[in-house]
Amino acid sequence: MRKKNLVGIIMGSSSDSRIMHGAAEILDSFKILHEDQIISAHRTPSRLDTYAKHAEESGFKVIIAGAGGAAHLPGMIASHTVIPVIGVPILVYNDKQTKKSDKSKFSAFGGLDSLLSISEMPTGSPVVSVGINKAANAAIYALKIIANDNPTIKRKLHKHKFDQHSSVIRESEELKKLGLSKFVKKKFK
Ligand code: RP5
Repeated sequence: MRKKNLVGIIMGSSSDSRIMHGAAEILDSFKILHEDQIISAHRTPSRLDTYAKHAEESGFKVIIAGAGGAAHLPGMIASHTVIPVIGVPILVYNDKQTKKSDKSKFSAFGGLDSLLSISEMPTGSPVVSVGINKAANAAIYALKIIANDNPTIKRKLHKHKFDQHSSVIRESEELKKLGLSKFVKKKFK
């Protein structure tokens, strides 16, 4: 039998894929299937309801939604479904400008615009938000939701925590042995 996608990953623009692939990498490493789509709350508004219905019919456990600027996608999807939505605020990076004089590649508000758009949902229609560009954290949080009724994923998450712990201890031991100056030269050479 074909395995089902458990997570829907959506983003407001193809430009968001540079950040959102961080979520896919984590889910792939845990062997969790995900379906990835571009749904723009502003450019394709009629797709919001259609996608929400599709997500429910597909049995997605979580939706990870990334958007930058006026980041309405996570909130609008959450308004159309009871599936938990994790928002990823994206710091808009504009490399499409044609004028040489326009040197400003980043959003004027540094991603705070998206963070506030996602987190300040009205009472009754919540969306959780990870930090700006923290797509990997959204995936780890999605795994925690899935782990509630999936012992294999729960076990893998415990191992992930243990690996993180071991890696910090290893680096600390190296730092202690080499001293700060040599450690920095080696790590950032
Ligand atoms: C938002 O506008 C998207 O989520 C994206 O982060 C931002 C910029 O989109 P592009 O102009 O790069 O397509 O809706």
